[in-house]
Amino acid sequence: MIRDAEMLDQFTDAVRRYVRERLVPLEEQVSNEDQIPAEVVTEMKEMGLFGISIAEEHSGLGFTLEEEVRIAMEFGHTAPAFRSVFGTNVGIGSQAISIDGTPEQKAYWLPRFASGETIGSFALTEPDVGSDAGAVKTAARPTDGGYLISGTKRYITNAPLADAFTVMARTASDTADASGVSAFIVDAKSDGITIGKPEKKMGQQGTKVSDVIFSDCFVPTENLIGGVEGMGFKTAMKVLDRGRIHISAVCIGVAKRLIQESLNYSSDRKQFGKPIIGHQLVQALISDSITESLAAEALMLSVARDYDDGKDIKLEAAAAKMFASEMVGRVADRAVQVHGGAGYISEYAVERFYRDVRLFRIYEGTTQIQQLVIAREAMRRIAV
Ligand code: COS
Repeated sequence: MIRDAEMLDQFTDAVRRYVRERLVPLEEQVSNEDQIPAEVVTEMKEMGLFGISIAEEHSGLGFTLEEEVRIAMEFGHTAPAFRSVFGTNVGIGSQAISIDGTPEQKAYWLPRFASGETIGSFALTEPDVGSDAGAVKTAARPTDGGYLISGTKRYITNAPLADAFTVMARTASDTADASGVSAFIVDAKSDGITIGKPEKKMGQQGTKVSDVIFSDCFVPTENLIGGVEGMGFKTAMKVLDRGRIHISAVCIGVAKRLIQESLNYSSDRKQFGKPIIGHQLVQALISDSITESLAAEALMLSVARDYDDGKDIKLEAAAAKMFASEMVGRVADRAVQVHGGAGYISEYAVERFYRDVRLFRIYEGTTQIQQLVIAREAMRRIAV
């Protein structure tokens, strides 16, 4: 749903210019230094990017999901690490509170997330708990006035920068499944939290990912998200359903950039006496990428609109995420192929993007988990 097309166009144009003129020239530096310049983070805060998904009554821009994905696609035009700066605040770091928080939790946390004063991060995955997210082992034991959280969370995006974590922890020690998991909002300055060393990754340099270790970390009762125990897994799933649509948009944005790189390179590079774009087999590679990217975009936009209309989109969000992330993997592969030997050399952007996009098929649910969700939802729908 687009509330005001003119307002959205203006914002999107400003983001497009910022991405192309300011961020694209910084890509190599960020990749080499594994660090986003502090000025960039400040500029993103000033543009309101940290708060696009947060309601206007909580000082955000109150974008609908269809509006948000248009911005996410623009950010796909540059290294994914730039979007990750504000990505957790817009998505998995704030949405548990936006979707299921109490009015008090919303009033306290959301304006802080919206301004970027507080960096949010989502702590679900553990050393032994990845796809089987309901099996969370991190424990939240009741104590006077709250809970003591103990356990290790793994591969947590933005953990080294975070001011607050949404933590999924088991409150019902007599359970081993999703029913005993609760969600908490935890101040990163609390005693009993240790942040691990940032991981060395295959790609997406500039994004920080690390362990978060909780040992008897006290969390007050008012930080139990929604104020109800046992709802944490469902909250996490709702956050991920929404996040999967956003990630689809980023994949599509990256695919468009890779197609542009392929068109530019193949128009310049000459073999057999003419630019390689004049050769039909090269045209086929690029045409397949354009077609798949358009298909992913049509699917993603339709799911985002259905989400805004309040429809059940579990199946469609999983389908969009699976299709878009697999699609951009193929597009990156073809982009390297179009570049030939140059595509294997790090001086060319496609080499970096080839590594960056591999993560999209894994995080916020692997392709195999999306397949499970699609099949289960389809079976559930025919059963009713
Ligand atoms: N929205 C709301 N509720 C949901 C839901 C959703 N998308 N998905 C499941 N639930 C509910 C179910 O309805 C069920 O409720 P009841 O107990 O009241 O019936 C409950 O949650 C448990 O669901 P289910 O039995 O389906 O859970 P499973 O343990 O079988 O797990 C999968 C389901 C595999 C789909 C889930 O664990 C998953 O998505 N895993 C991937 C996690 C992931 O994406 N990790 C990435 C890291 S975070 S960046």
